[in-house]
Amino acid sequence: MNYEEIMLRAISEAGKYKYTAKPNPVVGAILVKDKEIISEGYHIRYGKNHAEINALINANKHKNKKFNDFSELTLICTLEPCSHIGKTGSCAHAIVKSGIKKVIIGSIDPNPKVSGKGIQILKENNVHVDVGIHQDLVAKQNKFFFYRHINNKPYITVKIASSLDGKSHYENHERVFITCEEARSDVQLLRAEYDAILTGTNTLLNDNPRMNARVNFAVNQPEKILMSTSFSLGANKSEMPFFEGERVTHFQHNDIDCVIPIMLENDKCSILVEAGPKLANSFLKTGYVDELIIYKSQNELGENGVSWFIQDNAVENYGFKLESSCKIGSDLKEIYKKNGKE
Ligand code: AOF
Ligand code: ZN
Repeated sequence: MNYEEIMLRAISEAGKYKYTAKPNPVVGAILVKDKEIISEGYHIRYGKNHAEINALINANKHKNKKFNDFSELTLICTLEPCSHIGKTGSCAHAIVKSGIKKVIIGSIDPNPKVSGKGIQILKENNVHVDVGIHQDLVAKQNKFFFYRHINNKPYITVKIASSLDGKSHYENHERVFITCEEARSDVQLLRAEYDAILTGTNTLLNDNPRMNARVNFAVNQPEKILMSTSFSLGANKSEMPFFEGERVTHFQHNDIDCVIPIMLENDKCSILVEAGPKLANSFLKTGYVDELIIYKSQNELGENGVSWFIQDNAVENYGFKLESSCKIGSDLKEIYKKNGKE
């Protein structure tokens, strides 16, 4: 295998951990001797060993068998090895300490704590460094992580479920499932991709949701964020599934400008807003929203239904453009992106 093929392998194997590594990027690291793979390591779970450390640990098992000294090995890693002492120590320093003399990197880490500094540590310690093989693929596979560091804000998606006539729920709050079962399962997958799910009082009281990702694979569950001024955390809290399990952050105000920097500080690269018309429209008005997903059913709620949007063409007026749409069961899933954004 040549270096390019090994990089592709590291990228595709790393991708298997996208639901457990988040909000960290997925990273793959492969150690080779004369282009033969000696060991591999991946960042499997948030808070646990980085990929390079796992590759070094696994290589040690083959020392004095497949190779004698780490200076014989080349490290191919998808992301720049970190410089900082984070939850698990600095990968760049561990590489230097091991005696490895050549490192091939897919992409520079966009995290300002690391960016360029990991490479600098390697170079200062006479490690030869090449950067840039398949950097676009690395950025694409870590879309939210790169977005957050490049734009200094989390990627924000508003998801709504709408009846054919554009309604969210009945005025009298009579419970009704708007979308079909397949669409509701698709929402579980969507939740699994995000670092946080944000909702408000009305959704909490009307739907009594659990707001976690119920999927049949391992997930670092999204943190739950509640924005509500009126909801008292007293009596009903203990009976609400929303407060079970995953961590909940409760903001007792509706100041979106204040919530976003706090989420950023808390390492959140992506937020899925699943709220009622009031909070969803407040978000859409801010200009912070990058994507709008509408699950549209075949059924109508009629004149007793509450509309998602007051104005005609509200979605376009908020600056969104339909990017794609597909059928999910009997419903339609429409993905809108901010004009001019990918
Ligand atoms: C690496 N290898 O496998 C990953 C890296 O909170 P920590 O200590 O886990 O550090 C997270 C940061 O480290 C993350 O924001 C990103 O900059 C980098 N991720 N770096 O050398 C890895 N996952
Ligand atoms: Zn690291």
